[in-house]
Amino acid sequence: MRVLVTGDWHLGAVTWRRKPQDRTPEIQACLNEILDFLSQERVDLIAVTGDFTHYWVPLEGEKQRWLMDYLYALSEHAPVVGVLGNHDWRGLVSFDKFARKKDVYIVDKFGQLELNLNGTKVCIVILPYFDARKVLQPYQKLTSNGVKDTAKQVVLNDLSPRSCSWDANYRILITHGVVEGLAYSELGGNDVPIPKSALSQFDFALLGHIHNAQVIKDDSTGRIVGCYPGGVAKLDFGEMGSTQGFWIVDLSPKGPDCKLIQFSSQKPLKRVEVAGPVTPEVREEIMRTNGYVKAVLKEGDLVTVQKLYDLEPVVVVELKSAVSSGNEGSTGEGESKVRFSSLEEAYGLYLNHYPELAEDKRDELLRRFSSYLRKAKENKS
Ligand SMILES: [Mn+2]
Repeated sequence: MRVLVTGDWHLGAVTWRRKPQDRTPEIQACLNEILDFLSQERVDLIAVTGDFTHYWVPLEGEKQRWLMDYLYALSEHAPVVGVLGNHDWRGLVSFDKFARKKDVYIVDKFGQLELNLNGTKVCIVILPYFDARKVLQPYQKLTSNGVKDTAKQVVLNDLSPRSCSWDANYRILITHGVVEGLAYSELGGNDVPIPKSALSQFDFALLGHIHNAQVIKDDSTGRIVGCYPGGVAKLDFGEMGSTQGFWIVDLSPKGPDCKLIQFSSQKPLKRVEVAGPVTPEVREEIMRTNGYVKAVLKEGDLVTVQKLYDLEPVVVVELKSAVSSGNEGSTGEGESKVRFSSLEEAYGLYLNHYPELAEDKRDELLRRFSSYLRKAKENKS
C-alpha cells in the first residue's frame, strides 16, 4: 500500500513584518507539484498532517475556494485524510458538508477511520494537535510540575490502535504533534510530546508540526516508525537549513519504504553579511538570489538599512551594532543583536508612502531623524 504524506502547508501566511510577503503563490506552486506527481504515479491514500492554513481564520477570498478545490483535485487520485493542526481554522471541518462524499476527510477530534483502499483494509487513528493547556486545572500553570506529564498520560491512554478491527491490514496514525526528543525548545510551548513507544504500536505514523522533513526511528529496534514531511515553504530564516517535501511511503509486510520528494518551486532563503555600505558587489550578490535574503549589517545607519530594503530580495535587515542602541530596540535574543527602535522603523515605513520622494532627499531625512533621536536620547540620560 502506498501513502503520500504532506503537511504544514500554512496557506495564507504573510511573512516578515517590515516587508510583508504573501507566501501563498509559492505554497500553491509547490502543492501543484504534488498533483503533477499524482498524474504520473498511483497512491492509495493521501495524508495531510495538519496546518492547512496559517492564521486560525478562513482564508481570504479566492484562497479558501482554492484550498477546497485543491483537496478535491487530490481526492480524484486517492482518498484524502487530513487532521487539524494548531494553526488551522476549526471551521475547515464543516466548510463543505459534502467533502466526505468526495473522499476528503478533515478531522478535528481524536478518532478513528476505517477505509478500504483498493482491497486493503486500513485503520487510521487520528490525533489532532493536542495542547497541554487542555488538561490544566484552574489553579495550575503550564509551567507547574507534572502538567505536561498529565497531558502526556491523557494522550497515551487513548493513543492506541487497540480498537481497530481485527482484520485491518494496516494500522496507521495521523497526527499533528511533536515526537519526544524533537521539541523546538526546552519548554516547547504547549506541545505535548508523543512518546516513541506510542508510535511503535502502529505500522506507521504520519506526522506534522515540525518543519523539517525526517523519518522517526524506534530507538531499540531501529525500525522506521513514522515521518515528517516538514512543510512546504520555508517560513522564516530559522528554517534555512531544513528540508521540505512530500513522502511516498510504501507499506508492506516487510516494513515501510520511504522516499522524500522535495519541492522545486520552493524559494530559497539566504543570509548575506554586509560589512558596511552597500557596494556594487554586495548589491549583485543579493540581486542574484531568486528567493529571500536576510542582510546582516555589521556597521551602518538607517540609510544603509533602507538601501538594503530597497533591494527586492531583502526582507529582513539585522543590524549588529546599531546607531540606535536604545533598550527598546533590543530583542533579547542575542548580545550583539540590536534592532531599530519602533520610532525609526516607523519613520522609514512612513517615508515609503512617498514614492515621489527622491532617494537622496529620503536619505537626508532618515539621517536627520536618526540624529534627532540620538540627541533626544542623550538629553534624556
Ligand atoms: Mn503546527
